[in-house]
Amino acid sequence: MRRDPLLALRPWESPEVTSWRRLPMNAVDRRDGALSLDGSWHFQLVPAPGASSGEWTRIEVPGAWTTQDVGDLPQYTNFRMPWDDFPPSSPATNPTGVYERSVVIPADWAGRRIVLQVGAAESVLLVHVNGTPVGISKDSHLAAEFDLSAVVRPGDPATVRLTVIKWSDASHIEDQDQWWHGGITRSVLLYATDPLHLADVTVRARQNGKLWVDCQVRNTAGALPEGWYATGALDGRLLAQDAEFDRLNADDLRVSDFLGEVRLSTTVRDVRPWTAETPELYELTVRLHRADGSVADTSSHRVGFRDVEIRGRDLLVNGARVFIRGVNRHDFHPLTGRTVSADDMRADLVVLKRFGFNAIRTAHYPNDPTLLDLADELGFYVVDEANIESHDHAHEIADDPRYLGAFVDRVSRMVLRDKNHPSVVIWSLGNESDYGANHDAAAGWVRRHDPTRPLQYEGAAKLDWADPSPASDIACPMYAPIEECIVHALSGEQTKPLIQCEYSHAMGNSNGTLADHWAAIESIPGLQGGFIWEFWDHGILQRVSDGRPAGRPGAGLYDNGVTAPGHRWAYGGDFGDSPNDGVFCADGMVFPDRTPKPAMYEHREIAAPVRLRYRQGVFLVQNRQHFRGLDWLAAEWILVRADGRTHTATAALPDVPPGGSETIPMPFPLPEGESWLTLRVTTADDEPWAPRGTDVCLPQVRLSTGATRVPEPVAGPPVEVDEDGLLLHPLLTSPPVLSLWRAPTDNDELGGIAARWRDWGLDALVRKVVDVQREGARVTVIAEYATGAGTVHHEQVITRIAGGLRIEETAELPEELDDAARVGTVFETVAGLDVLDWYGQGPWESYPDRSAGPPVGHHSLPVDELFTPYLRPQESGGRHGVRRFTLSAPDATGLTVELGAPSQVSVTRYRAEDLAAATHHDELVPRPGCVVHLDAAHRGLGTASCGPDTSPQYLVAPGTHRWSWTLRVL
Ligand code: IPT
Repeated sequence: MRRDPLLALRPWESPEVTSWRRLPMNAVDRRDGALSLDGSWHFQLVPAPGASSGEWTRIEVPGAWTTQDVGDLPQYTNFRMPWDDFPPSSPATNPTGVYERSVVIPADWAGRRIVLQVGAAESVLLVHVNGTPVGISKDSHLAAEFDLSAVVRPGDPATVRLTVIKWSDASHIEDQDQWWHGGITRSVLLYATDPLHLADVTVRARQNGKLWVDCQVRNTAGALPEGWYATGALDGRLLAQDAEFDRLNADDLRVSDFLGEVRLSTTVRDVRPWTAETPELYELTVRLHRADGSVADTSSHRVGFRDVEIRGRDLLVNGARVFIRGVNRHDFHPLTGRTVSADDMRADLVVLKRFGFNAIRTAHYPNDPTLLDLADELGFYVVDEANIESHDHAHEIADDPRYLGAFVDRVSRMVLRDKNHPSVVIWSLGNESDYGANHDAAAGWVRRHDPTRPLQYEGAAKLDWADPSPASDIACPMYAPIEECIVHALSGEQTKPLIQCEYSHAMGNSNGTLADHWAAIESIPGLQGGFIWEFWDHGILQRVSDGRPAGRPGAGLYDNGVTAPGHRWAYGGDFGDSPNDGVFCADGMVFPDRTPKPAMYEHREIAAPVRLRYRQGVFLVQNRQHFRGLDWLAAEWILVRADGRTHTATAALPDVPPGGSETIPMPFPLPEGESWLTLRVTTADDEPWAPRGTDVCLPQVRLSTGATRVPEPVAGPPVEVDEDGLLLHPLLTSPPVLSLWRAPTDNDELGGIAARWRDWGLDALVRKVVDVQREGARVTVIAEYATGAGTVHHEQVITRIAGGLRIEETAELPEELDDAARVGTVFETVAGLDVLDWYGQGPWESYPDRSAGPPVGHHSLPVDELFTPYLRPQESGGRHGVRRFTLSAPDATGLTVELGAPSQVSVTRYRAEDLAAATHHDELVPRPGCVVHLDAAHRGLGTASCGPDTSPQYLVAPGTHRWSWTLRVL
């Protein structure tokens, strides 16, 4: 290996070298008849390119080596590079994997052009076959193809050696916020074609049914032969009987000796256009023929007829201003790191569909190509993003001519690969790489090659959303506060659609104010949506015993976001990786096993295709979709009464056009007292992403309000308190006291508020009893809590009422204590009260600024299921708008609490300090009883770990807070 010419080039420190002898990227489908080289390969990991260990082991392809226990482990950094030297340098210790296997080249490939395809390798790939240098490629997230015809012999075995160098000049432009891995992460295959072959196929299909198919033809055996021609067949499932479209006409043919170009075209009458709501696809087969009519090459494509354009400040799909309900998606898997199967990707998209998403940004590189097939099929608008993020050295690299080729290479190859996907509606030049001439060069290439789609790049529109830069047609900021978006849209200065490329950072217990974003988006022209950051929590499954990635151990190691004993979700630092950025990689809407977090349910309701309105006795159903009626949906009425009764009835959804509304009769007489009406909307039939009967949304209206009755005091023995005024109660192991703190969320920590709470001492409040006054059956307890922001006065008045006690509380927070976590009561119960029944919002977790979704109802869950296992333990499990609840044991003993006003309540097995002291779930020891919080006020969640904090209306204000509750034994 030492005299290897590929190594002699030192391609890992040469940004000018983007590839050598790599075939041009194209969109020809080569899956048919390909020979898979996936499976077990010989492997050695050496400490630097050119080194040799002589020790061979085995490794699975595809799969990052960092999750396969071969000595090099994953490392997580957000944007700082793992080493200090400047681009284009790489460190001297540079894990390099040498993969080798033998393959018998099929004998019937004699005379054919034989191509090796490596799906993805990070970050530099060197290819040798039978000892001969074949090629070089960079770009860790696009396939590389090499012509092996001259180096292999059909019928004979060939030795394929793939050398993958982990760190390189290219790492500096692959500095995305995710785990660093190494290895071959997508499939490897061989295929053969006739020397006369389709070099590329470009499909353009418009909403009006016009179809053009441009074919490029080459011949590796010499000049193009006389008389070749191409045909195409469009045989969409829904048009199967329509023979008219079986054969397309060649209406334009140009031939030179070395490049043939032909355009096939047709117009499909009564075409069914493609949209994310109606992902109609047609099957296209393109054939290249020799003069005698025999077929030399074939390529199959699924075609969606649709238009994308920007008109004024609106992004239009088929003429409609669609809302972009998007999420950022990485290729991620908790066992393999990055290698994802088609089933995995389908499962991702199924979850997204079920929770109301219609768009994906492939952050921050072209995702596995199968993802786009699935997005075409299931219906998503995709922002396809090139693999460029130079974050740590962004400014230098954006204008560095040594990287110019790499920028254009990466963007152009993505476009060449993905141009035929109807789902791709926007190209993105990459992420967080400042803005320089290299971007404009890449933008220029895209403009010329694909004028049919808009282009975006956050860095180009960053300083001025209306900047007419050549690199962004869309104002696509990240984490812009709602108010700024509104001001821009109302300024008269807006020139581009405003669609945030990242917003609502989903780290830990987060996504506060999502509904406020959408209230603005839906009501203010110019605002069109955004992409939540991000889909996944990137926790890698780790064995606690030896700290290794669990690899591919099979099923049963995680469920519902929780890992099996002896395992945990690892985040930055857990593999001894240094430097690292800790838990910042756990910022997704789903857990590492794809279990939806509660914020997903909030999103589902915000994205509801059906809304319910109730005005003056009339119920209105609104169709919030852009293209579809309501006929794919079924519905049921649920009448919820405060007295505990619920009634259901089938609802007949009226025929409502997209964007329209219709009245709908309510089958129940208007009840007395507080009541709510929910329209449970489900899929009427099996959908590709959900079986019939799956919940789509649960819009709800309040029908009537009931009067709150204050329970009368009753005579009886004195309320029992100890000498400190602490309530003594047979079901409480810890009496009700004031609570001002919560286990800091990731937003609280990274946004800085948790540090203020610690400075003020809210995490370790010391209660000082001031006075205990007993008057008959009633006790008044006055206490003080000294904090670094002044003294908090707290009063409890405990009165005996029929069947229990009423507790009226007042807390006075000094002016300086202007941002507490909560103001409320905390107590603990005896063991055994394991089920919570409540009347209020639910069933999923909610907080004051994330409470637009859960309907009011009568809910019931085991206490253990109330808690949400965010990767780093933190405040979780809260329920907003709770009016009353019961905590009971299987023998029906227990307690009931009635809140004076709808309140934030949480019932878990953990004290706030238990959660705050743990870094991972395997460290938590559940308490046998319940820790119960009743909050008069609870701070919103916001998104301050990256982006705006919660809005002022969700803060806990200083001043006087009053609340009351009753406690009864069942
Ligand atoms: C932004 C990045 O684009 C994204 O990759 C991720 O790191 C996200 O932040 C936070 O999780 S960049 C940030 C500096 C706004």
